[in-house]
Amino acid sequence: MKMSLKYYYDLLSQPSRALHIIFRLSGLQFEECPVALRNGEHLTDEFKQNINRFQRVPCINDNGYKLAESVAILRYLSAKGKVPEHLYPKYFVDQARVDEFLEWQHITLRVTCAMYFRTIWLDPLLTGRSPSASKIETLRLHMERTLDIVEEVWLAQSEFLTGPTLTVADVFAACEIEQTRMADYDVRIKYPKIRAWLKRVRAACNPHYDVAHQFVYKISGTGPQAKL
Ligand SMILES: N[C@@H](CCC(=O)N[C@@H](CS)C(=O)NCC(=O)O)C(=O)O
Repeated sequence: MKMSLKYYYDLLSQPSRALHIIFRLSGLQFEECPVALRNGEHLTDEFKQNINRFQRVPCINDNGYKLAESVAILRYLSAKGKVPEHLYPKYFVDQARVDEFLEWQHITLRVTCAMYFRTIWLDPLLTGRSPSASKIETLRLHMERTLDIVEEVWLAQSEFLTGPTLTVADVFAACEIEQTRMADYDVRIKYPKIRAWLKRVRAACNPHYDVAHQFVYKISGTGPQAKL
């Protein structure tokens, strides 16, 4: 059945998975439009002109209104009343706490986890060349500097990142951290709070969490019973 909200995503993309989980948790009706980044489906002129001028996923087409950027999409759908308050609060004080994380993560958690994943897993696949040991070490240190902050600051006092219950902040963060499984990074070893929190996030989001992570589990060879 054709829906008025089209969602373009690739489940190997962290923000795509986050929105997929959030949409499902919100009970949103949407048309699934998977895009295989690995086949360059987003690099065509057709995609650029008709779907997303930035040629990235995730993005939406809501009855003719095209929008990219995962956080912008979340806020747009929340403003339309499509995302429940417990996932993205309406009260400005509570919303600001979730926004604080959403703004923080871009150049910290997202950049460092994505760079680690890209350099260790994706680039060798595309180019046939492996990164040097010192490059891996540098990227790992950058990523761990951020993971330290998640462990010691964001998870210092609460069960979830921004309080006692799950919000979109947790979903975005977990999807970034899960991606490193594919590059054989085991977050368990150094981060007991993150490990326990990931289990809580998965439990709060399932069955949607496992659906969104099916390829991550498969490629990494780590099943949902989560070594993580
Ligand atoms: N800031 C954007 C990031 C989007 C993004 O980086 N998407 C990646 C996949 S995770 C992509 O489409 N990459 C395709 C490319 O770079 O060619 C968001 O949060 O939506």
